[in-house]
This record gives sequence, structure tokens and C-alpha cells, in this order.
Amino acid sequence: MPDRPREPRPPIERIAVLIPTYNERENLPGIVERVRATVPDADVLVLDDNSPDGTGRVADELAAADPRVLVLHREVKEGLGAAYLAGFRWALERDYDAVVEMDADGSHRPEHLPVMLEAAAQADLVIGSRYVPGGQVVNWPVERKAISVAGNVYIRAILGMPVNDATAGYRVYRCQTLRTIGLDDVESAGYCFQTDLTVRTVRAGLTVVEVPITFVEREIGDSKMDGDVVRESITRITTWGVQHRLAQARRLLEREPRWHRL
Ligand SMILES: Nc1nc2c(ncn2[C@@H]2O[C@H](COP(=O)(O)OP(=O)(O)O)[C@@H](O)[C@H]2O)c(=O)[nH]1
Ligand SMILES: [Mg+2]
Repeated sequence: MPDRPREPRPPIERIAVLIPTYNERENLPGIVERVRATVPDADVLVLDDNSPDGTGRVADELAAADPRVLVLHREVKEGLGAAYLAGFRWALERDYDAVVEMDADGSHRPEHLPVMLEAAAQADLVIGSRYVPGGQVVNWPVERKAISVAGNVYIRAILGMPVNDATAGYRVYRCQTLRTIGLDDVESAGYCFQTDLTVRTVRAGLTVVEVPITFVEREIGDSKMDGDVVRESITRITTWGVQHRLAQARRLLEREPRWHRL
């Protein structure tokens, strides 16, 4: 992974664990409790999109009982990416050093977090990776695993990305990374947001470290991945891939001016 000589990274002191929720009423208390037990000095911010099942109210109850739990209520469901962007802006305005992305359904075990945060001492982005040695997925149906593996192979091939799990949703971003890559022109609304920000981080020459995790499929509630999410991912990733290859070709032609005459 590209790494240019640079100043040592400042220590990570203030951490916000961002947990996006849509209909996660039954999952939320357990995951918040595990995060609080594992990283007691971190704040937890629940990003709820007005879940019809009342997850927002559950989040408010947790926040009322614990000053380190906070809630950002959003009016409508606009996708995982949009919820995270709101959470990132919230954290940037409050001078956190790092933000953690974590699903509410228990797939991202909070117990991996200390190792991921340790890795963040030497990284600009840490990805909890299912597809490096030691990483694994438990209880996914074979079709779901096939989509995820094929998606990552496609991303590596078309975008020339040296990352094994570019779609992963368990991450630690230094806030400085978010400032460097810029969030204002991020258009990805759904799950391809993860790939989008991975590409931006790699292209900015920042250091991405993948830490192996065990991803366990949820036991309660339903996945929010749907046709729209998959379609947006395919369309955007293919567009970025074509743009990337065209830019590469353009650079090559500029270096070899005689090719213009062919
Ligand atoms: N706020 C918000 N959270 C979402 C949205 N879509 C998914 N999530 C949350 O994102 C996390 C991952 O979603 P999940 O359905 O488990 O995706 P999967 O693990 O890929 O099947 C969960 O905590 C969801 O509640 C959304 O549109 N808005
Ligand atoms: Mg899930």
C-alpha cells in the first residue's frame, strides 16, 4: 500500500463509535452494551433514520441512561452512506480523533475493536477485513458470500485497488483522513459508500491496514440490502472503473505522444 514519508500520526484519544440503525430495536441494546464494555472511553453515536419499529426511542432510552451514548435522529431513510456522512460531519464538528463504523446487528464484534484501534496508530484507515488470512464470515448463505467475494474481485480488478475487503463496513477512520479525502462531493448513498471512501483514501496516498475479523451474520431482524443497494453499487463502481481506466490511458498517451498519430 502506498505510504509516503510523513510525520508520526497523533495519538487517538477521542473516539466516536457510529452505529447506523434501521429497524434494529432488538439488536441495539446488546451491541451498545458490548461497545461500552469493550471501549469504555469511547462515545457511541446511534444514527437512526426514523425507524418504524421504534429503534429511535430505544436509542433515546440508552442515551438517557448513559452520557456516553448519543443519538442523531434523521427524518427519513436515505441509505447507509448518507447516515454515515451525517455521523462523520457530527464527529468532525466535535473534534474527535477517530470514528468507528459498526453495524448494529452484531455482525461486527466489538471485541475486535481494541486490535483495530491499535492498528490505527500506524494507519489512516483500518478495515476489519473478512478476506485476509485469519478473517472469515460465519453463517452467510452461499449466494450472499458469492456476491461479496465477486464484488471485491471486481473492485480490485476494475479499480486497481490493493484492498482485499473494500466493501467491508467495520472500520476505523482517523478524522484527519476524512478531512483529507473530503466529504462534500460524496454521492454514494447506499453500501457502495464503503468502496467509495476506500478508493478516495487509497488515491489520496493514505495508509490502509486490513485487520482480520470474524463477521457473524445477524440472528435477529432482516438485512437491509436490497436491489437498489446492489444496483447503485454496480453502476457507481463500474463508472469509477471506466473513469479510472480512461485516466490511465490518457496518462499513457501523454507520456507517449507519438501514439496520437497511430
Ligand atoms: N440509518 C440507517 N441505517 C441503515 C440503513 N441501511 C442499513 N442500515 C444499518 O446498517 C447496518 C448494516 O445493515 P444490514 O442490513 O445488516 O446489512 P448487511 O449486513 O449487509 O446485510 C445495520 O446496522 C442497519 O440497521 C439506512 O438506510 N439508514
Ligand atoms: Mg448485517
